[in-house]
Amino acid sequence: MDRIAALAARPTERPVVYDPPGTARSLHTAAARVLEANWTGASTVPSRGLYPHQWSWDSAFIAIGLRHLSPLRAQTELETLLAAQWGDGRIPHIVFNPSVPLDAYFPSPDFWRSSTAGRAAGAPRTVQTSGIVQPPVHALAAWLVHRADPGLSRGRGFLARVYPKLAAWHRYLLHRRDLGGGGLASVVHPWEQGMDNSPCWDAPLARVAPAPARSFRRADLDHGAPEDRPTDLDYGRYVRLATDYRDGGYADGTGAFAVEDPAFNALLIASEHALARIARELGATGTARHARAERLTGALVERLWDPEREMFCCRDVRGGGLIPERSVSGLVPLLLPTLPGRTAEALMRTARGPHFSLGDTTRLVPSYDLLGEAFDPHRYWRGPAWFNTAWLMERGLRTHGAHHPADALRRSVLELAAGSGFAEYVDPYTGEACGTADFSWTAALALDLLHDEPADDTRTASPTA
Ligand code: 9WN
Repeated sequence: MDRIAALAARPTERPVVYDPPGTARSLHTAAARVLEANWTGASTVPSRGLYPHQWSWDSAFIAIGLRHLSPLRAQTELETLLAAQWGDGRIPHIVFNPSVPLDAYFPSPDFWRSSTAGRAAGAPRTVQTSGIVQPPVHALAAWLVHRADPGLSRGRGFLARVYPKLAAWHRYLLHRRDLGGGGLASVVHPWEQGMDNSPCWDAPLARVAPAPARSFRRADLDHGAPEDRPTDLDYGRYVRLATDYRDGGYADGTGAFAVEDPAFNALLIASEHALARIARELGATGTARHARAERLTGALVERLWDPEREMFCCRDVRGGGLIPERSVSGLVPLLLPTLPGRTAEALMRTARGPHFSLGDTTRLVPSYDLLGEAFDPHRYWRGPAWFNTAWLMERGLRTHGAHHPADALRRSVLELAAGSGFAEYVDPYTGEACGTADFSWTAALALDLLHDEPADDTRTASPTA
């Protein structure tokens, strides 16, 4: 039996649900190959060329897929990331691989200078990281990884080791990042939210003076087409924000950019529910965490729901008010089982409606409003569709009982992942591949959707589940 077939025969494998027969097996094999090629021994790079280090939310999504191949590798993926956690609780958005040349990715470790500039915030001394964060998918990932092989997880004390780190991470977000004072976490850089170039950032970014173009050299254009990537002007602003944050010792609260984002906070809430389940598994009640997640859901609805657009929007904490742009981020809270029923209904209407056209003219959920002025089907986060947001939407639809649309979306993910060569992102209408190929979370999340999960308790609201 070859190695992939041996992996496929493991008892943790769930029944394959993708038709036609034979296709599932080849998709499984191809996705496993991508993850194998991008594995460095302790973690997985998002892509060998464009992103040659470990990224925070990528690793969480990757672990969710890896658990179907090797629960041990999935646990290791998360443990490696958590080993780079800062003393103040933040999980950095990049953990740098010291054997990769400095000019392979910008901004490189000598830009962030984590071990010196981040000393007061408790940056680790032995590993170099960035100083910003990414969305908190990690506790959800840890719980799903545990469920893939509870025996292995208990035997290694996996949850007992990661729980305090995940709890510190959430504490950091809830205490140091409540910059708007309403209970939600703010992002202080577009890279933190993960949808770097979204039109949602255009207004708050316009207040930021760009760093001069000659003061840095982009490495992304060595790998990606300029028309698919952010502009130089946007890069100048990203660099300015990161420089100012670094020069302030990575202290929170004074930066020019602070935004409450619906997806970031919905993922925090989903992860808080997962932490409650982890606490229960470890012998505590988890009740306080579920209650906190409920309060956060209330704050999300109160602060970010836009009744006119029937979706969630970003709040510009420095400029005041909701940002009047429709992004897929505003649909992601559908993933929360405790969302009020009428809010979930409205979100599903909006996803099907003309701005996202899900189940109609688009194959995956576009990252931005099809009718928006800034819409561009190929440019980074300004229209194309990503597989992680499709995965989150599939969960959301299923969580709220919309099984047919969820099935259709799942089929599209599986077809387009394989058909696009596991592209980083695709044209939402045609599925044409954009960005880099053999992208890890595309492979991982396709793998996850390939495997049925009858016992996924994170789709239910019950605090005692
Ligand atoms: C900056 C790694 C990351 C993803 C982000 C995506 C992109 C980086 C970049 O790649 O961001 O963090 O250089 O553009 O926007 O979501 O985590 O895959």
